[in-house]
Amino acid sequence: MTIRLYELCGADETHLFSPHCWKTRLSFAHKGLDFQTVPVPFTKVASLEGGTDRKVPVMRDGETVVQDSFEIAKYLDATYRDTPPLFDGEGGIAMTQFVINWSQSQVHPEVAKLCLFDIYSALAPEDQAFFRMTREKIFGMTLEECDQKFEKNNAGLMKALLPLELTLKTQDFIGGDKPLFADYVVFGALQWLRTTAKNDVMPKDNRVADWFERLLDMYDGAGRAVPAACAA
Ligand SMILES: N[C@@H](CCC(=O)N[C@@H](CS)C(=O)NCC(=O)O)C(=O)O
Repeated sequence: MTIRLYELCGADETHLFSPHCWKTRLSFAHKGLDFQTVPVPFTKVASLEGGTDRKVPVMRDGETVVQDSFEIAKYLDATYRDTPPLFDGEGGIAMTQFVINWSQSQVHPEVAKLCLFDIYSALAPEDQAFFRMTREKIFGMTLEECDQKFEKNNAGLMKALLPLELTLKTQDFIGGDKPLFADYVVFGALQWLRTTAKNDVMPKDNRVADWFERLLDMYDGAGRAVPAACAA
């Protein structure tokens, strides 16, 4: 039975932009596993698969339901043992937790500053109301104030990405000579930006930009198949 992957979508069901869901899309691609996307708008996420407080990605594989991109990656490695691993052993799993925490605490806030209002604009009306309510609580200001406050250039993002820029001086991927789940963690953050930001704010002319382009092309261009929001 095909694995079902519940993924966040905008007003357009083919607009898949969630950073965490992209981590999982590339995890499936990495392992060569087929899956069926079930697009889910913000207001339907919490109650998915009988839940009350869910976040996506959520996947169903037969009778098994797994939530959280890291948990899904670990599940896939444990279950589909004859496919390419997403982690380099137990130490690899442990180190990936660090990459997740770095990406989430340093990279995600910089991405959010650049695309928060663009995400809002791409949602259906009922999801816009939900997004406004929840995100204005988090940021302590209106979405419009956020949009005004943060300049639309990527200086802050590039600063946050410096550890990756330096790492790519001596290796092709975070995983070494091939990508691992840790690469998809940071890829997810930049794909979130690429698929939502109307301004031209993607990294350019550096190693991170080159690494991201390479990942967009992998797995028959699975990442590139969803268009960039910025026409530039
Ligand atoms: N740590 C989780 C984070 C999941 C998460 O925050 N998902 C967001 C979408 S990017 C979500 O479901 N948001 C729904 C909401 O805000 O109610 C993972 O890696 O899967």
